[in-house]
Amino acid sequence: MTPAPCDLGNSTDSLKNSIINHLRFTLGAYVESASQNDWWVATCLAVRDRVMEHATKSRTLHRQSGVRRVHYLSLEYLMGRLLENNLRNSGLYDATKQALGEMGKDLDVLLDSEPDMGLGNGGLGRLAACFMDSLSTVNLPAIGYGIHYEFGLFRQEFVNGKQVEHPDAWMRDGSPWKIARPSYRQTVQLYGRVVQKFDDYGHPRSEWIETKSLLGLPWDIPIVGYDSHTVNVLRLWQAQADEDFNFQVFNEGSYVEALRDKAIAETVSKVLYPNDSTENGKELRLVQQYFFVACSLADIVRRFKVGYTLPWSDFPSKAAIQLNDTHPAVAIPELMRILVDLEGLPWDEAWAICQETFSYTNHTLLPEALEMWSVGLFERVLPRHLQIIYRINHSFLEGDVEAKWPGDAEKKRTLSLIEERGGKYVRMANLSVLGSHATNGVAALHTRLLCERLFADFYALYPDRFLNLTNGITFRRWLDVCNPQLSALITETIGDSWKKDAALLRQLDPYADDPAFRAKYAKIKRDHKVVLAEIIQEECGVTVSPDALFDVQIKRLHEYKRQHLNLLNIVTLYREILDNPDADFHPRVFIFGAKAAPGYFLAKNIIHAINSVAAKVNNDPRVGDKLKVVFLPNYRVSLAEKIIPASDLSEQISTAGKEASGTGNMKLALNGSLTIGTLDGANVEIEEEVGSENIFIFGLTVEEVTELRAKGYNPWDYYWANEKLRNTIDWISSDYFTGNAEEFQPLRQSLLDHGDPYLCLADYQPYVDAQARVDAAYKNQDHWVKMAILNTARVGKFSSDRTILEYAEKVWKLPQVVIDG
Ligand code: GPQ
Repeated sequence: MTPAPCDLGNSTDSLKNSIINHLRFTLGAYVESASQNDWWVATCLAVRDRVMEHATKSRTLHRQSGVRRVHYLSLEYLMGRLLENNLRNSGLYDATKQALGEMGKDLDVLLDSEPDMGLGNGGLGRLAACFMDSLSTVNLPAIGYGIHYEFGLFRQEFVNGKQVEHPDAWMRDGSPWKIARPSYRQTVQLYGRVVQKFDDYGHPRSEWIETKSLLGLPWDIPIVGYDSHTVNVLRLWQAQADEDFNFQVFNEGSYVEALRDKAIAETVSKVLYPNDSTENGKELRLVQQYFFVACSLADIVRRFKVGYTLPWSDFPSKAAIQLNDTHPAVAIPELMRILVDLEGLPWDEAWAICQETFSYTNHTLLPEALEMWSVGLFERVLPRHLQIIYRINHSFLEGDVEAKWPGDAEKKRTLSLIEERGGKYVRMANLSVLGSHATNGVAALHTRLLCERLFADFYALYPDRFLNLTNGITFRRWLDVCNPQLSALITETIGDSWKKDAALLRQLDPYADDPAFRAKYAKIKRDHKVVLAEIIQEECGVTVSPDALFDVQIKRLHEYKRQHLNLLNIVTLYREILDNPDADFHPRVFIFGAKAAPGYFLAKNIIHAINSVAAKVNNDPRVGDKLKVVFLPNYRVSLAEKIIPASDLSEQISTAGKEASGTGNMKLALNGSLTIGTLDGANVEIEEEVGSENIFIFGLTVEEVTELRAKGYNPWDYYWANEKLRNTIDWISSDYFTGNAEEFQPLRQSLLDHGDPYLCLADYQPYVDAQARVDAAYKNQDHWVKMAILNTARVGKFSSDRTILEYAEKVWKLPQVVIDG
């Protein structure tokens, strides 16, 4: 007889028992002397125990019912902290808080001690994390696949105002959330060469030989949905040396050398590449991509074969695979290799299966971010995959392209999977569109530009493959967890159904006119500002007033996001305050959070410039409280959760046509921070939802940008025509801020001599004017709060539950499977 599992109830007593048991038996600690970390681990494990039951149930039911599952392939998952999210989503928050309280422990302190799981760079990685939350919440059968990086995104420190990077050893002490699955380990081949052989029926077969091999050990992280019993998993692969590979060397007595090889093999999952939206063609990066793709596909195929003997043509009805940008696109030739070389399927049949299985999300139009691999490198690392890509390309160019545009060499050049100009490169974006049945953009404007510009010829050829799926964010983390006070006010006002159906937030609309509601809403905002002011004091040593307008720009540092445009306005205001000390200007705190890619020189120069301006402004007695500038170091998910509820104004000021969607814009608007922004990415749809009277839009549109460039854009024209602008730029590039006039020459040169590629100068005056409108509006607090409430009420569309249900319906054709309690 199987003994009954121990009691895993949700009562305070039951949780207390679990926590104490973990302290004693898992960690070997005395309750009286356990460390803070012991308490945190024991609490996580007590929660995990309650979740695992549902994870097993979900997996079993998904398998038994034979439903299609989606497999989300992403090189990045920016999960942040997990404990509070898991507690709130599973409804265990109150009981756990009480259980710990009764044992003399403060849950909030434990929550704040959790290291962020920062396995991503920015928007793309955080989107993957939001999607995982939504997939479990809306009961979709899903598995996320990625890499178990030993080091996540670097920790940022400022030394004399300059960024310094430190490794992020997020799991040096292990993590209570991950579970090793050694029985599902996979072997991956790399390098080697290809030979032609004949199978038993005399058919030619390619064989990949003399390869090096690597092992992939999967770690599972359970993903808890809100008010649902579906617990999907995020499966992350860790690279390990294949012990057998070095056997020979061992026998020759080169024990130490063999272990060095082992260390080299393990570098594959060592560290996340810290570039956001740029690629640099490094071999290790290609190896990382192939490593996690090969492990994941082998895992998917293993699952397909377990329990059934279905024909391969049924594969797509069991498995949908989503490519999160082109980073996992090598999955397309890998599935072809499995089907053709290993399973012996005819090429055309395999190709049809591939296209039906894969779908692809594009996240950028930036040319420098479109992945291309040099053919030489690709051939060395993945010789068989290159052959497969060549064959796909040949059939495509001589088939569909020739049929539509007979004899048109130019069309073939633009559509080819191989770039031939300036060296030969594999174009991963073209491969992704061709090898899948759906390509989506992440906001309406972005999708339109994909169809009209980046993929215009593919769109002409296959119009039905393209669709828009506007991004979203999970309202659990970005409201319930980060702003429980506002979440409670909303629930007290309209009930709690909005947590599962965000469109219901519209019911708050009429409360914008209710003075009592407005007062409560405003108090919540102010309380958060008090807390953020304390953090600013601690982190930056700057005293700010919670009555000032908190103006926030938090995102990766990139020229296209234009933190330097923000800086131009700040320096303009600084001068104005000095010139005109009695002007009626509402005090403002400019708050930045941003990491620059370690090799992105100009981005680092901009960080240094902002910090240097901040140091002057904050210590200038003539300015006093009117203007403060702070750059919070080490921007990350857990810091975002503190800044966002305290923000009044959200800076979304990218050059039109450059930001595919943006998702920080959604988080800030949801928390009642008004947007100052260009008509770029999802800002366009945010304006449609909140109404143009509740947002500050300025600057060139996509069409105007194109027109201006066609006319010939010259930043010097703006420089000479606008005295304020001229003074501002000259001041920044003088010795005033650092004592060295050379310091910000790179920034000045980028804006003037190098042609201002992101049109800061063209948008400068409209931006300064929009900021003046913000200042005027903020002076009418009643009206401002009303606008803020309407933002919260009207951004329901940007829930990632909506996004995910659209993917499920339009791309994956997935059923919802409800798991019983
Ligand atoms: N994005 Cl290609 C990234 O964060 N990293 C990348 O490598 C690429 C795109 C962002 C993009 O810049 C934002 O506009 C989007 O909101 C975000 O992806 C999610 O789609």
